Amino acid sequence: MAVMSVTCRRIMSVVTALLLLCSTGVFTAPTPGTSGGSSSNPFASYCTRPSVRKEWRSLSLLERFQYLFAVNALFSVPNRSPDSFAASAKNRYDDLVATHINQTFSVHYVGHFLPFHRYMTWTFEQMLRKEVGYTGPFPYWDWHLDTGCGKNQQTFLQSPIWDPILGFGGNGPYIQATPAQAAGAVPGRSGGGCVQDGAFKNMKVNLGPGATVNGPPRCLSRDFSFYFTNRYLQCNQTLATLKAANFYLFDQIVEGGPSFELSGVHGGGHYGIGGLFGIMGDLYVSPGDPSFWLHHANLDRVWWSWQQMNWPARKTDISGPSVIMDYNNFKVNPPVLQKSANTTLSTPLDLQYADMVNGPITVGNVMDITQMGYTYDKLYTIADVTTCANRNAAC
Ligand SMILES: [Cu+2]
Repeated sequence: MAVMSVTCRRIMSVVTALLLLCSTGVFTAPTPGTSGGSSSNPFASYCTRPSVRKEWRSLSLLERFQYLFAVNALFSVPNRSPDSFAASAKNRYDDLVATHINQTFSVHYVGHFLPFHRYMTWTFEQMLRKEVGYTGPFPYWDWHLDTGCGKNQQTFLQSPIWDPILGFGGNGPYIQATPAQAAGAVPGRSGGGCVQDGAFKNMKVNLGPGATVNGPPRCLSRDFSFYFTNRYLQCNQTLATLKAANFYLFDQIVEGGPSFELSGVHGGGHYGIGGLFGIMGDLYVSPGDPSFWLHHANLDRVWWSWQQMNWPARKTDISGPSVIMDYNNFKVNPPVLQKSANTTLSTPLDLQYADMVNGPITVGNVMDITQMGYTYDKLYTIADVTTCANRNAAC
């Protein structure tokens, strides 16, 4: 009984702290230059029910079923994107995919890559809660559970993430690439066809491929590369991100470069699941695979873990280019003939027709996740991840 009451008190204090932080807006520092200079929290109305995100395996089987059911239910909610914006959009889920396609070249390899995807993943969570009534934990995928020592292609395929009944389904059947395709293919790819089982075997990916927003619906395809996930999603890769001295470096280690050889943990998930022919490997339409949110929730968790290591200093640590890949501000930004600017706390984030807050959001608004009404059950620490990386290196 004594143990129970201590545990309960701890849980209650976390929940109470979240409620207080969210509702008072005390920790929403006025952000210089934000529209209106308001110190009010645009996410305050979402803080009444604080969410603790959990690893997929920590959800009960009932919660897993409810989550998968809720994502499918979103496919029946009407879209808000007009035909002029995304002609093939058919449901609310597509609003998220459409805005990602529309902004592909302005939200990747820029300083606000992580803020944009934090806001987008939060918005997906809110759609599930507000529009189809999901009440369970929002899940993330801790890659380290499926990579490294003792793991192989077989164990990867058997991960509860890809469960054929209470999971996201597995790989697609192998599709032979043409010689030209094979030359630029993800090393170790093993599938490419339509997902055959799991909760999304019947889903339609209505947008894409690439920048296309008026094409015919397609199946959900996957093209796993265990070689790739094992190389880029191991503890040593996460450790490299956590050791970054500032956000400018951290962001680049997380996102990596545009080639397979330069992939960081971000590319590790995308190309390890999407390969050559899978949805997750398509820079534009990757949110069309529901495993996108598991991967990006964990990327967000890596960022939050890193922020918490030096808090509150890292609540305002943001930098990087506002123009794709312009890490040295070489590019001139037409029509104004001056070098491109950096991302700041005032940089706007806009989800267009997927928007759930109906107001201007800036990078400064998403620096503190407790202000957005959520947190994580567990964070990465340098000590834990170093132990894991050493164990992997020794076996
Ligand atoms: Cu993205």
